[in-house]
Amino acid sequence: MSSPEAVDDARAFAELDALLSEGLGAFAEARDSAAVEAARVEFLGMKQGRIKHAQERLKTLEPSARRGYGQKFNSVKKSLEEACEEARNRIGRSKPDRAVRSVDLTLPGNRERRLGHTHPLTQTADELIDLFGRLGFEVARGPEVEDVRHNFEALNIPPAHPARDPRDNFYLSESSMLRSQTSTVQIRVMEKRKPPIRVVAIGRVYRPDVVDATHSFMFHQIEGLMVDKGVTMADLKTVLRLFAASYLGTDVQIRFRPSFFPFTEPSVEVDMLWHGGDRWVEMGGAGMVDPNVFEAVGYDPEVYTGFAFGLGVERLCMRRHAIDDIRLLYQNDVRFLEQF
Ligand code: FA5
Repeated sequence: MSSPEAVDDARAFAELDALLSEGLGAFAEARDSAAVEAARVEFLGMKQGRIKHAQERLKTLEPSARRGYGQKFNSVKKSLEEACEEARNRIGRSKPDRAVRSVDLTLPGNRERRLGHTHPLTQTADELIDLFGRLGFEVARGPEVEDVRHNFEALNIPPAHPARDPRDNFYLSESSMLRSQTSTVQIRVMEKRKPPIRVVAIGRVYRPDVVDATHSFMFHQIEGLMVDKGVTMADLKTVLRLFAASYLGTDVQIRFRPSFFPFTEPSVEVDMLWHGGDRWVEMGGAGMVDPNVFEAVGYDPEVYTGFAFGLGVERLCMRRHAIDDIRLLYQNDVRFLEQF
């Protein structure tokens, strides 16, 4: 028969075995650092942990059993510490998973998006439409692929006229072409409507001009047309001066130079001088609608008079923003475009 003390000692050894197997199990099962820490406190905690309890148990054992118990205790403690370390490493290695889990994908992103904006030419076009709108002009449109009747004949430019030279126009066939001026829209509007008329048309026109700092083979014009009883050249000058003052500033000066266009009589070139500059810039042509044009669209030139003008949109845009080369407007270099 074993003595009560021996039975107690054997139980102490068995408790060490249980401590080891349960501790190893807890560390092996831990799936995150909180679980590892909880296992560490339960098994290895030096205040309340089960290892502390097992250490204190030593003092209650028979002296003959203490040596063996001490050795086993040290080995159990070492194994549990290793298991704890191992569990910590294992969770540490899987950090990327945890990082992914800790990102809340439903939160708004904090990366700034770069916003684009309209092209300076589009901005200019919008502003011109707005300014002329305030002067009572509505917007009219016409096709870029035109027939020669609207581009030339109805505008009093007969077949033998040098302006119809194939070297100066983009013909698509004998009778159709890329329009060379927005004056075509004057005809299209007058064909459909009766006076009073007050319209602006803005859009692309095409000419095989040599490309340089002020010329392009494709550019934009804004065309204005006002027809009514008693419209005079004074109205033309007033409208253009009001427009120029609003668009370029009140210190803009405007000058009419005698010129010739087949569809206006008299005809002028419109120059502008701006901000105390010293060079007059030609912005476009203008004049009083030629009676032949009125006849071509069925208006009575004895009853109605009118003025028309056609301005280069690129030149207006360049003047406004001090751009010195028209080609910059078409190269689509974002570093350039971002400035407007
Ligand atoms: C005309 O095109 C006439 N249709 C204007 C007009 C309308 C006169 C109504 C009378 C009544 P012009 O060819 O001068 O005119 O061109 C008008 C403007 O377009 C020029 O002053 C200039 O600002 C611009 N322009 C002409 N050619 C080019 C080009 N190759 N590149 C850029 N802008 C140009």
